[in-house]
Amino acid sequence: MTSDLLAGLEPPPPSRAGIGPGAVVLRGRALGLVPALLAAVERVAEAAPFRHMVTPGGFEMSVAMTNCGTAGWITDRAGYRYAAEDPMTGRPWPALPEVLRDLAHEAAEEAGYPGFDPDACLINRYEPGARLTLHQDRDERNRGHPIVSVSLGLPATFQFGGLKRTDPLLRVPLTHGDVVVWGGPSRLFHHGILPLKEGEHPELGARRLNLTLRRAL
Ligand code: MD6
Ligand code: FE
Repeated sequence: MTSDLLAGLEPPPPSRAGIGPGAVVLRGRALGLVPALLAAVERVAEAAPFRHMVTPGGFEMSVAMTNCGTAGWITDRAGYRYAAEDPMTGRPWPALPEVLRDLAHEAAEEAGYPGFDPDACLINRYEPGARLTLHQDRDERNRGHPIVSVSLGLPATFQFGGLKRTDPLLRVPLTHGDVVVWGGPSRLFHHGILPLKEGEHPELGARRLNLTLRRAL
């Protein structure tokens, strides 16, 4: 049968796992789009290079970041915010690639959030040891919109808590091609990424990329 012939040649069909109220992991959802996604990230990074931003407290982030879309998330001594221009170049962020917009729209719909139209994509690059401390995503104007997050490259452990910083944390492994969609009652839940373990990914080397698509404005 066709399905037997194809077994081992194609990635398994995406499966889903709820990780909280309104939050779901679509496992492997982005696997069929990896070349297009990597090409898109490369084009963005040519115009808006990855850089280590500084927190309001004065610490350099271990995660390197860039953005595309009409708004980009930035941090510096003045605070966290969205900005229309890249402070490094003084120019608008590169446009949101269609492959990203379409993936976010479709994944959001599959997760129960139809009509998602992102205007911002934060691109995070992790090398072994890099981490993202527990935080809430609260710089967006309207938190009625979900967030779609795409993981590529080395696996990572995603911590997912609750509204209070001290709420218990779930540990969710995120691997190459996984897409997390998250909104509604858990939109403001605390979350973070544990220090990335050493490793070598066949396509990305010793790196993890995370693309989070949002409606910022
Ligand atoms: C990361 N992600 O996976 C960091 N935030 O590298 C996030 O901080 C995040 O994955 C909001 C919604 C989904 C996320
Ligand atoms: Fe976040």
